[in-house]
Amino acid sequence: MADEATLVLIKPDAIARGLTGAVLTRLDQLGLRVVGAKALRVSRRLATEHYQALRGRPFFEGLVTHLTGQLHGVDYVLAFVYAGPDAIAKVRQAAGATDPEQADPASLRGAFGRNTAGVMENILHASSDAREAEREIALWFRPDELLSPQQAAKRATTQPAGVPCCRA
Ligand code: DAT
Ligand code: MG
Repeated sequence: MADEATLVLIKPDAIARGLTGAVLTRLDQLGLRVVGAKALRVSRRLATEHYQALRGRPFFEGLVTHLTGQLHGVDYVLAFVYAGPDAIAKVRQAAGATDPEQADPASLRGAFGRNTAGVMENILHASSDAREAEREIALWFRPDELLSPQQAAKRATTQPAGVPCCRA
């Protein structure tokens, strides 16, 4: 299995509905490392660039309006880079099919997503393949915002002493 990195965006619908924790808990179960994480405002330009392959589709304007947070009164998204063996497929599977009504009910989109007025409120974005993952990570993160695989592995295995939540 290839060691890969993939972009996850927790979309404004999930933030507005208090689903951030549910998404992160599910993704935590995949055994991947988080090598990048931040909250950021999404400009029309960034949203348009992110979804450039879908320009010209009838739902494109709704997609941009959704990702920029205008539909939910949320002016930011949460962006993550997950890394590890088979990361792209693992995250896609946890996310589920694009259309929440078609998605496996055990997936995040199947469990929490919904369709409203032509917009798929499908909770999260997950890169679809290696080429898209590379393009999207470069679009959303500067190189100095990402941990190297070695740094992330070290953090994953090192618990600070004396932190009450982490004692057995
Ligand atoms: P995915 O997000 O599963 O990679 P995609 O890249 O084909 O799916 O499309 C990006 C987003 O566009 C998707 O999350 C929701 C929206 N979308 C796709 N197809 C749509 C449709 N037929 N009607 C409305 N929105 C759609
Ligand atoms: Mg896609």
